[in-house]
Amino acid sequence: MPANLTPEYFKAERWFREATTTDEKILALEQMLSVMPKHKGTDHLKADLRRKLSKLKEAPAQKAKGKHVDIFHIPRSGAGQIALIGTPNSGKSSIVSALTNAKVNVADFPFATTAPIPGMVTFEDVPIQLVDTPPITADFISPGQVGTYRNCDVIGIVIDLSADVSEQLGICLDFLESRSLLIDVETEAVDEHGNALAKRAFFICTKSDIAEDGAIEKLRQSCKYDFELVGISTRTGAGLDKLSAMFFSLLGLIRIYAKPPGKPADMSDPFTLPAGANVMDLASAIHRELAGKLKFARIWGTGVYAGQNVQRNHILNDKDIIELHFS
Ligand SMILES: Nc1nc2c(ncn2[C@@H]2O[C@H](COP(=O)(O)OP(=O)(O)OP(=O)(O)O)[C@@H](O)[C@H]2O)c(=O)[nH]1
Ligand SMILES: [Mg+2]
Repeated sequence: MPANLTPEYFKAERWFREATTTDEKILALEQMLSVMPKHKGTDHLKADLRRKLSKLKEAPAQKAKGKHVDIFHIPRSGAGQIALIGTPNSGKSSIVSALTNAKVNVADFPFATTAPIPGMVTFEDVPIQLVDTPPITADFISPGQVGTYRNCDVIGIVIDLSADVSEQLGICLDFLESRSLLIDVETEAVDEHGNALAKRAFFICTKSDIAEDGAIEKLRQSCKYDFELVGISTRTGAGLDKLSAMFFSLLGLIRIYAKPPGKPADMSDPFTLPAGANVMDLASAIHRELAGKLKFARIWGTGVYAGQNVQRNHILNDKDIIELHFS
C-alpha cells in the first residue's frame, strides 16, 4: 500500500468495494484515479487501477442473470421520483406512510426498513413518487442502495430534529458527496454517456413536535449547501402540505391541460413537462408523430389573452390550457 493515500482515496475505494454494478465500479475507479496523490510511490497502484478500469470498460454489458431482480432499482412512475436518505429512526418511513398508501414499516427501533419501497403522493393533481429507503450509517449502507439514488430525480435528506443534527448531516453528506450524487459539487460529474450524476437535494426536518431548541439553525450553520428546508411532524401533520408542494417545485415541472378544439379542457389529468417547455414539447409529449403536424396552438393562461394564438416555440407556464391545431 503506497504511503500518502488520502481520505478521499479511501472513500472512493470503499465506494468501489461496495459497488454492485459495472457502471458504478467504473465511476468509483475513475474517482480513485482522480484523487490519487501524484508521486512515484503510487505508480504501481495507478497502473493496476487503470488495468482494472479498461477491463471493466471492455467487458460486454452484463447479461441479465436468470431471475435476478435488483431490489434497489425502483422503476419510475408518476411525474417524478423523490428518494429519501437518512440515518436510522430519522422518520423516513413515517413520511412515506403519512403521504402515500404504501405499506411501509414504521417502528420505534432502528433498521426497521430493509428495502426501498415506493409510494405515490398526490400534490394537487400531480402524482409524485416517493421512495422510502433503508437507513445509512457511518459504517454501513446496503450494497446497491446507491442505485436507488442514481435513478431518482431529487433526494430528500431526512434529519431528525430531536437528535444530533450535525452527526446526521455529516453521515448523509459524506455518502452523497463521495458518490458524486450532489449537484453542488465543484465539478459537474457526468457518467460515460454524458448524463449528469448529481441530483438536487433538500432537507426534510422531522419530529418538529419534539425538536431540540435551535436544531434547524444548527443544521443551517453546519451545512455548506444552501438546500431548501422544510420542518414537519408526522405526529401533528405540521408542514406536510408544504412538503408536498416542495416536491413539486423541486422537480421543476409545469402542468398543462390539453383542450380539444370546441370542447372543454380535461382539467383532471394534466401533462407534466419540465419548466421551460414550449408548445412543440407538449405536442411531442402527447404523440411524437403529432408534433410534426402541429400548425399553431391557442392558449388560456399566464401572460396571454384568453384563446390567444401562439406559435410552436411559445414557452408554456404552469396550469396553461392549450388547444393544439394540426395540419
Ligand atoms: N414525535 C414524533 N415521532 C416521530 C415522527 N416521525 C417519526 N416518529 C417516530 O420515530 C420512530 C422512527 O420512525 P420511522 O419512520 O420508522 O423511521 P425510519 O427513518 O424509517 O427508520 P429506519 O427504517 O430504521 O431507517 C417511530 O417511533 C416514529 O413513530 C414525528 O414527526 N414526531
Ligand atoms: Mg424506515
